[in-house]
Amino acid sequence: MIDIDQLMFKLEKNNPGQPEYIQAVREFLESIEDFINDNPQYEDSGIIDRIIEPDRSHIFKIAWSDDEGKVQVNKGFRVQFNNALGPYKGGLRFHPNVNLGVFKFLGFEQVFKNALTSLPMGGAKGGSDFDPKGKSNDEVMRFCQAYMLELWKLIGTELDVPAGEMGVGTREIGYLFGMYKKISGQHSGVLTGKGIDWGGSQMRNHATGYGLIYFTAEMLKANNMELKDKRIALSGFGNVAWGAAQKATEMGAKVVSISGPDGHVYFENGMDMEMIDYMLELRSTNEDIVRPMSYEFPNVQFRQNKKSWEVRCDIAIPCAIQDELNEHDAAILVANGCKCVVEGANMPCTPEAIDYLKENAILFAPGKAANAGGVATSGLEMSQNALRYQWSNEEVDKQLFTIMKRIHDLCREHGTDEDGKIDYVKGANIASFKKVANAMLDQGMI
Ligand code: 2IT
Repeated sequence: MIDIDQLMFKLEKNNPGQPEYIQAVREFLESIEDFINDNPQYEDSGIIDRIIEPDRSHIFKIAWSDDEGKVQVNKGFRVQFNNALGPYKGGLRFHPNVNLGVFKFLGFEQVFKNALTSLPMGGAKGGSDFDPKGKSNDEVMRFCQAYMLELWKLIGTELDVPAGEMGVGTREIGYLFGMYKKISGQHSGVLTGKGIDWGGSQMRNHATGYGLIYFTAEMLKANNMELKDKRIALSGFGNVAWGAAQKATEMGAKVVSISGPDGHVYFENGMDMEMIDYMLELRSTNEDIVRPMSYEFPNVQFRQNKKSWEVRCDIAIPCAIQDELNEHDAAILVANGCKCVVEGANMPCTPEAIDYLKENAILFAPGKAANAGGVATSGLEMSQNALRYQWSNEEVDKQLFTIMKRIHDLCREHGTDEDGKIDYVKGANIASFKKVANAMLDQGMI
């Protein structure tokens, strides 16, 4: 029998000051405990101990000069977590609040998310404590170039294929790719999220948000509800929230809120396409604020220092950052009649919030299932690069839809209880654990 408390005691002792990593591993193990006990071959072969430990964690120095010619130093990270299913794969986050523990949590989640896509990808994550806010275009370019001067030694099309995440979009991928190409002399698929004209895939920017809504629609359907006319509260206003807002609106739902770090914007009658287009413009200002939305559109309210979870909604989709939705927020959502919470970001709900939602019979989907559309489309970009070909918008969208539906089916297959209710956390974790663990068993103790 697995002793989770003892395992976690050891993990905490060996990884001090890494609460996000500890939280992710504990949540995961607790949800698959029964499955592990029913299948002793995994524990007997040391799979549990091996699967929660990253293969390796790289930390490196990045020196670059700002526009005043002053030398700046940041830390770079790449955690290569597990490559049982394919080359390491996962995004790069540039954000001041990162550290090794954050990248280990993100890498751990990525392993299982990537497994759910059914595409051949292992899991990794990386980035830097570089803060893109307020930096000039030239500064961003110089930083990306300096970052790649270190990262290039660690990556490769068959080894590790990074992509964007928070703070890293097409522009940053461009500068990173340019430097990789210069050093290696190769125009290869070593990064995903590339520009459409130089190896990128159609739909990559839309994919996380679109996939999120495809998954949400499947989930509602499986629980005798539908997306149409539902009020959706989103948090964040980046890539994920934007794609979700667009697809949800297109499918007849009403997006009633988006947010930034200093408050949220309330749309009483739901967003329209003009407002969603304006989200893109806001994002490109790099200032991390949503307030201008209320200057641009009448009847749109900015509420300073308030969260999206205070508005009446049927569905809440946190798309900003880890641990942004706590137990207090969950209680407000439930009191306001929310029926469904879907994680758009990686681990945006605290464990206490998830418990509260469960106790109140709220439908809940974990990020590793619901937001897998982004990395799935990265996987499709790798396929297209290998084929030296580019699929149409429609083709990529069709494949994305099929993948999200399959992830939902996997959750149902592995998470349905005797009463026919689907536990999406359990379903996603068991399905992905099985894939990764079985591959590790097949490949021996390495
Ligand atoms: O959180 C994520 O799934 C990502 N950052 C996407 C990674 C990728 O390789 O596209």
